[in-house]
Formats: sequence, C-alpha cells, structure tokens
Amino acid sequence: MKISNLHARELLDSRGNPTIEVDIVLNNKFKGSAIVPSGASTGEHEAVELRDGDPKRFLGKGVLNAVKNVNTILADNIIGNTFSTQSELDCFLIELDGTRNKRKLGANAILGISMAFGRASANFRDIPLFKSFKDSFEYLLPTPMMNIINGGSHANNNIDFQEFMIFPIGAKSFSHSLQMGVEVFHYLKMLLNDKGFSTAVGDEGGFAPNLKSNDEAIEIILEAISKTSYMPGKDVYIALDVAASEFYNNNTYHVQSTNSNLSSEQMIDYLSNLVNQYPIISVEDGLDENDWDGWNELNHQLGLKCQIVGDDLTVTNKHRLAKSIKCKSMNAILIKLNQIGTITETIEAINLAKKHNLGSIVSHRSGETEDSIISDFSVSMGSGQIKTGSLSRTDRVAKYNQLLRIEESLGDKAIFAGSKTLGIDL
Ligand code: 2PG
Ligand code: MG
Repeated sequence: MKISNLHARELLDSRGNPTIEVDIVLNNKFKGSAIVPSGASTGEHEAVELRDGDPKRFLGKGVLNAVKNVNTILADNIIGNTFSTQSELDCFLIELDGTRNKRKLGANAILGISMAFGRASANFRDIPLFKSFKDSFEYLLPTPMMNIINGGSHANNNIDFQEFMIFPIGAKSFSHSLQMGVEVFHYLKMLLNDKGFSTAVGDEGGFAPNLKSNDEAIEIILEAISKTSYMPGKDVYIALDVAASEFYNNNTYHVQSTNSNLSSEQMIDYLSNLVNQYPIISVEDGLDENDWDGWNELNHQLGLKCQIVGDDLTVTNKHRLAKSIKCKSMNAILIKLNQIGTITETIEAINLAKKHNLGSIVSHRSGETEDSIISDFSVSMGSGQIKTGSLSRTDRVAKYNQLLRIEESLGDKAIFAGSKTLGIDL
C-alpha cells in the first residue's frame, strides 16, 4: 500500500473544541479518513494531545500545530512510502516521533494517520472495517455499557462519580441490549421529570440532574429499570466510572456529595458497600491513577464479584498494564485509542490483557465526533464490551448505529457477548 496523499484539517468535536481529521489515499485510489476524539478527565500518563495553547484561538485549544505536523513533517516522510501492514506504518510513525509519549508530533496527529490508514487499507483489501484489524471466523458483538447519568467533570451537578451506566448482560443480541438500554433511558427521563429534576444532558448524552448523592443516582436508575420488563441484577446491571483521580488530592478522596474526606482504605470500604448493596458488576477507576497499593486491595476485596477496571491507571499503555498485572491491581482494562496514539499499540494492550484473562472494554472519549471506528474496532478485536455513552446525541448514537449495521451484515454469524467476556465469572 503506497501512500499517495496525506492531508489533515482542524474541525470540531462534540463539545465544540477543535480536533484533527486526517485523509489518506493509498495507490492513488483507496481513501480513508478519520477524526480523533478528546478526553476531559484525562489520565496523567496518557500520550500527549498536542494543542496550540494560543489564547487568541479557541481559548488555546486549537490544533493547528498538530495539523501542520501531518501536512509537513509527516507528509514529507510518508508520502511515496509503501507499507504492507498497519503495524509497519504505526512503527514508522512511532520512530519518527521518537518520544515516549508522542509529545513531539502529537498523539492526535499520529492517531489520525493510524486510523485513516486503517480505513484506507480495509478499502484496499476490499473488506469491511470490522473485519480488518484481525482475521477471525466469528465476530463478537460487544455488550454496551450505556452511561445514562453523568456527573464528575462531565456535568455541572453535585454528583461525584463521573458515569452511572446500565449494562444489560442478559440481552439476547446486541440490538436487544440496545433496545433495553433505550427503554430504561426513556423511563429514567420520565422519572426525573416527575420528581422535578432537570432532564438536560451532560457531555456523553446522559442526564445530569442535581441529585444529592451517588446512591441516589443508582437508586433512580434501579427505579427506571423496574418500570421495564427487565430485572435489575439479572438482565441489567449497573457499571460505574468513579474517575476517582478527579477528586483525589493530598492522599485524600474528597467525596463532596457526602461531605467526606476519605483515605484510600475508607474509599475502598465506600465502594465495597455500594457493590454489596446494589447490582453493580463493574467499577472503573475506583481509586486514583497512582494509588497502586489501594488498587491491589480493591481488587483483592472485590475482584471476584465485580470487574475492577483500569482507565486512568493503565491508559492503554502496555507497560502500565504489565505493572498492573504484576501488582494484581485489576481484572479488566478500558481501551482508548487516543490514550496511546496508534492502532497497533492499542491492539498490543488488548492482546496482553487477553493473555492474562483480563476483560477489555473498548471506549469512546467524552469529546467525540461522528467517527464510529471504535464500533468496528471492538467487533474486530472481539473485546466483548464497549463503553460509548448514552442513548442520545448523535456523537454517541453513531457508534450504536454502526454496531446495528455490523450485526445486520453478519446475520447469524453475529455472536453476542452478553456476560461471556467479563473479567469475572458471575
Ligand atoms: C472516561 C472517559 C470516557 P474522558 O473517563 O472513561 O467516558 O472520559 O474521555 O473525559 O476521559
Ligand atoms: Mg474512565
């Protein structure tokens, strides 16, 4: 596959912040484009997203430098070169950048090329994108974690935890799981309305009501589930993204809604109580990204009955993942392409997780776009779980719609993950 053209531009993400789109052409014929997403609660060990920092443009958030890097240095070095695989291209990009965290050329610039190449190479090989990242005889449709109440740094309300998700592992198929999620979502809207709460939504399309506590958020979701024909704790479970690094300071977890300042041990007790009290089977970033001892204890206490998911802890980085495997910190990993910056390194993280029987959850970012590559990627990699926001807002729904198309095209070859690929045995 010879790169005949490469071009980047600045456009907008779902929060109205600039991001980068990359177009690539292979062999003068096969095209691919991709748009890079962007996080708000970013982990401090993530690859570097290059922003201009020019206060006169987009409050410093412009990405013209990343765009320029693609259109000059990267284009000069890549156009005319031939790559036979995704990993050949990605290794070339990593070497060209030469830094540990892609700070020279920008992980956003590099990932844009990596993703666009993935699309163009699927076109070149004349296969659908969801078949292109890995050869497989069967395709696993992921169980969605749908974020229907937003808090933390994704919403302007009192709730500490960032995401309250419904996880319908009892569904029969992907489309069925989505329908279940949508029904709960609409009952939740009615309930919030009846109780006089706002039904305005947060960054990921989930509701952002001013509830008193994390418990209240869980309870109102359970009430919404009880309005449907599904059983909480059988058909539908709760998954949380605590995003605890966001409220951790001076060795203390500041849980505002309960007005408490917790030590690591107390935070673990708090999470254990929630897991024992409610049908919660997945807890992401329950502790700070550098609280290694705490993670080990959390996984020790809860890891047999609940997924303990690393996101900021592991940042899709195989070295941090290897450390967390060694330290027995978790039993599942959240996978985000832009935390590490190439498709190849993302696949390496998934493969390492699989080798050690950890669950993997392919994830969006809170700043998203119409690009739905993660849907194809999750099927291709057989991750079995996807986290891509709520059931409203096109930037979120685009991912679910793409999964519906994939499910339809696979017909009876589409296998639904259900509970099969959890990092725990239920
Ligand atoms: C997370 C993500 C996505 P952000 O913490 O898991 O939901 O949020 O993209 O803001 O890091
Ligand atoms: Mg997270």
